[in-house]
Amino acid sequence: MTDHVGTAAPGCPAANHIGMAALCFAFTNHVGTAALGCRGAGRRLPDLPRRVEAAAQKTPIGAALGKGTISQTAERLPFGAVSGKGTTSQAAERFPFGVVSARARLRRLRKNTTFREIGKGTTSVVPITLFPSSSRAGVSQRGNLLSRVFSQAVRSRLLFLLPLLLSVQVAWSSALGPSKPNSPQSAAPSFNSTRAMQYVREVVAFGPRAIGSANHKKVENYIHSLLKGDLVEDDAFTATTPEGKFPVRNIIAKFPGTRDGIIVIAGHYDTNYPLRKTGYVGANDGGSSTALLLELANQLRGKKRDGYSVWLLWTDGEEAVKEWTATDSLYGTRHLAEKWQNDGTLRKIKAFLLTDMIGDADLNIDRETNSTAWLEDLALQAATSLGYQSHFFARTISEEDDHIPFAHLGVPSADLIDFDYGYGNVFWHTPQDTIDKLSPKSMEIVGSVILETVRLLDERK
Ligand code: 1BN
Ligand code: ZN
Repeated sequence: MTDHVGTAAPGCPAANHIGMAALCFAFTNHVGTAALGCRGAGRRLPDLPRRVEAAAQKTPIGAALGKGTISQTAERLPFGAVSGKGTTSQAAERFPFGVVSARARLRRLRKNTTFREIGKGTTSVVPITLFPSSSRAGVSQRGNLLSRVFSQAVRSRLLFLLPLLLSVQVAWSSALGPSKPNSPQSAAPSFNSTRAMQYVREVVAFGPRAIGSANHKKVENYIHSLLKGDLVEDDAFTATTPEGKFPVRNIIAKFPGTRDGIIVIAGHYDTNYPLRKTGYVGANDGGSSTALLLELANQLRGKKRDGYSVWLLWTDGEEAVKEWTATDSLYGTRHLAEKWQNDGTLRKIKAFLLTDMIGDADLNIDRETNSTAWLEDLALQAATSLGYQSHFFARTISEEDDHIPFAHLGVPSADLIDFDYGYGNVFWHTPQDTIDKLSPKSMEIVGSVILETVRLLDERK
């Protein structure tokens, strides 16, 4: 692979065999016909209908399109400019079903209601649509007074009843069980994207995190510090690489469930080795997955899991040390897959969900040919139920990533990767992989789709 200035991106297999900006991939276009394409030969141009569709999908039911548009714009702004606008829309999305629905009903009530001023200097709202307009037209002063008294009586009763109505609403929705998965407002789990972005910021602040470096050790400690009190295991070993021996450490946080079986959610935390002296921090490539898993840990912690055990896996030594080959890459997962095969863990794994480069503000998760189709389909089902399907699987690529050692041993595996980072993937494996290219919304989309996929896996027979 070559970058935008025409130099080879270190560690890229395409650069090794063909020495030009092309990584061939198969893709399916929007009308469903298969095609062969070459990455770098040209990326799908942003298509307007898709964006409009995305805006519509992201607009909570009952909310005005205007709001959706604002939140969409805010989400896609570079990080730093986001939070003010983004917070509003995200907070709205995160409200529990009952609250949103009560608000929506209030909005509807207001829309169908004429308001008038009563009292001195106050702008109290009295819903006068309670009275037919014909009776209002010719009201006598007495009638007017009566209606005013009646209005005030109704108002005070309504005010008195409001908390009661709200609690009935909340009780009602909890009695119905989990909210309907195809309602974006109700299904959206409380994945905290602001906190996830803060984790990315803290991770990249360590600087390059290539294996064997002091920064790498600091990130290991950082991850451990955020998992205090959790059930954490390390898989530490020494890897032999073309550049010598390096300590490698996979970190696993285990959240036990009641059902027999394990769902692994993984992402790497190391950064590209050849770029270690360029200031390369891998905000998206390594940083986003590290942060996503840390926030997923927050979501899983302290909750009874009525389903499979979920293991969060921060993989190490994913990146090639010299050139990406079968033996110079995936050091951590190759070691762990073998270890889990030997100790019997592997056969308990129901699904291996890998996340990589999922923070890109222009989020396009690729379908990947080495992944297990039914598991990708399940992730798409989860994305669709949350209204996020436009970010998934517009294209199909073929890729070697941390899922490979597990997929090769028969574990159902899916690589959720957006290998389209900047126009023609120009930011990938370059010092331009910085936090300003990321968006909290992308983290939230992937985080909540993963949580929903886990829920769907738990439900499967
Ligand atoms: C992903 C991020 N990868 C490395 N950094 C794996 C990969 C390797 C993806 C080669 C495409 C080609
Ligand atoms: Zn990489």
